Amino acid sequence: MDAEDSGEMRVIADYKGCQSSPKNGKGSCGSQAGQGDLPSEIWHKVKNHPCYSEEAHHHYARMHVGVAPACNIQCNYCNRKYDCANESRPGVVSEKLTPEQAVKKMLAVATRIPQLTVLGIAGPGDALANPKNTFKTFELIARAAPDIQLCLSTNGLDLPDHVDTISRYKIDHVTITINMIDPEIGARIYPWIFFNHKRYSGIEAAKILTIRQLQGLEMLTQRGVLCKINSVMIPGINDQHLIEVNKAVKSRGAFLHNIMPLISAPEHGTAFGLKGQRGPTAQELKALQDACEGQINMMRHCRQCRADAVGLLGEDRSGEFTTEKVMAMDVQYDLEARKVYQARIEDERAANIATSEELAELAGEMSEINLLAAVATKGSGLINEHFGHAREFHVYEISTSGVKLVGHRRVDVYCQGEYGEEDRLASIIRAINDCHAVFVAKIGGCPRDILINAGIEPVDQYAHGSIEKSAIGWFRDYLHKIKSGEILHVKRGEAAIPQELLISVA
Ligand code: CLF
Ligand code: SF4
Repeated sequence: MDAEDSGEMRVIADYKGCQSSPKNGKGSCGSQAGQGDLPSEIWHKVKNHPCYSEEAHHHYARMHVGVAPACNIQCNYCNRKYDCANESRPGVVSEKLTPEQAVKKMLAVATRIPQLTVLGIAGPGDALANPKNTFKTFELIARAAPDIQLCLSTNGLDLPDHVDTISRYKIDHVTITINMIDPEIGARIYPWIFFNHKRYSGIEAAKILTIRQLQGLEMLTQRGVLCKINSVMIPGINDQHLIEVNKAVKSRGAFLHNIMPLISAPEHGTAFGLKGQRGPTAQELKALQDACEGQINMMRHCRQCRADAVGLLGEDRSGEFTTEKVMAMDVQYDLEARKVYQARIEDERAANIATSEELAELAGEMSEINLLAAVATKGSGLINEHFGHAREFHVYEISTSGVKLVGHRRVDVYCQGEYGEEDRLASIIRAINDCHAVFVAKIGGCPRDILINAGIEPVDQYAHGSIEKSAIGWFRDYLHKIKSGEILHVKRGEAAIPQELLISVA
């Protein structure tokens, strides 16, 4: 059957993943995917998955178990030998686990983190280059914890050989990393692949890889499996080409596209790191994601997790669950208690989402202004982090269409106990210099003044309030001040901060 003719595949492709809002009918990753948006079987798979629903990621956690050490290809951005506790990137893991250890760890995590909803296998090699361990782990998890959703991430080379097993094990979410559909570009990303007992290199290797990836994607979507495509944006190599990749995966039924920035530094020992290949800036990444928007839903909240990550996206609690600690833990998987806890989360979640009346009032403001705001948050959809404690800022685009998450910016923590680090403040300002405002639970006098001088309004009046509702309230005030002439709207861009200011705070 031609994949394009598959009704089921079209059903998945037609829906806009995490980005469709039931309230304003407009794609918005910052708003919540709603029951009214999606067929119930898809909604059920998406609603509590922190990667497939931006709104869910404020509330629900995932964990990875590192049961798949081997890989069947080499990417120029990967070096699995390197591990640093402070480093968070795919392919990295502190401990490799057996399937039995993985199950014990999952039960331990679910006991202590009841908002855990998803177990993923994302390496540290390739899940499907280690099929025995991967499927054994999924089998044991499904038996021990039937409410946990299973998620698998693969480079796709061996995918066509495993689609039936994936369906049989009810693995409802599969991520395929697709960085190219043009083998000439692929040859610059992949030095070799190992396929059918033989090593291939160059264009020949990339050709086999792209055929297998796209074939695997079609086969999965025909079977109703939700597929997310991860693509690594490598400036000068595949950045513009990813627009073609986006179209190709959309036409094959992918549900979500996640374009991630290349992480590259010489100390990682990767081929790209050693040759000085740079990653994209936050602005370049956003521009590419924006260019792809409309073709398919774009994931904007990925944190490029380690292969043993535990917790909410953006936090990593893997250190609390080392094999030694897990083996000593008293573990009780209480399905009923988990249901009760998650019902409370659902109440909290509903209370933090803007109502249709609030969105309608916002839409009635009739303004073309569209701006960015940074938010310090620890989760739950609230502005609940101090400026000085933030390790990252969520960046939201606000317009009369609503509030939409468009990315996050990692920063070094400003507050160092008794004092703030001035050079860190300068780098934070650089990281969010395209934002008009920064929403925080609290901020000290010194960073407040410097932010104001840099043209970024520190906003603490909504401390511990809902991000979405607060952003709407602030934006409406902002528009009223513009209309009354009290302030002037100034567009912000990369060059928004006066250079003298950066030098004076650095
Ligand atoms: Fe893990 Fe990936 Fe499943 Fe999520 S991560 S296997 S889909 S449960 Fe999520 Fe992490 Fe980004 Fe992956 S934030 S790197 S997209
Ligand atoms: Fe590394 Fe994953 Fe690429 Fe394998 S597929 S080389 S584990 S990034």
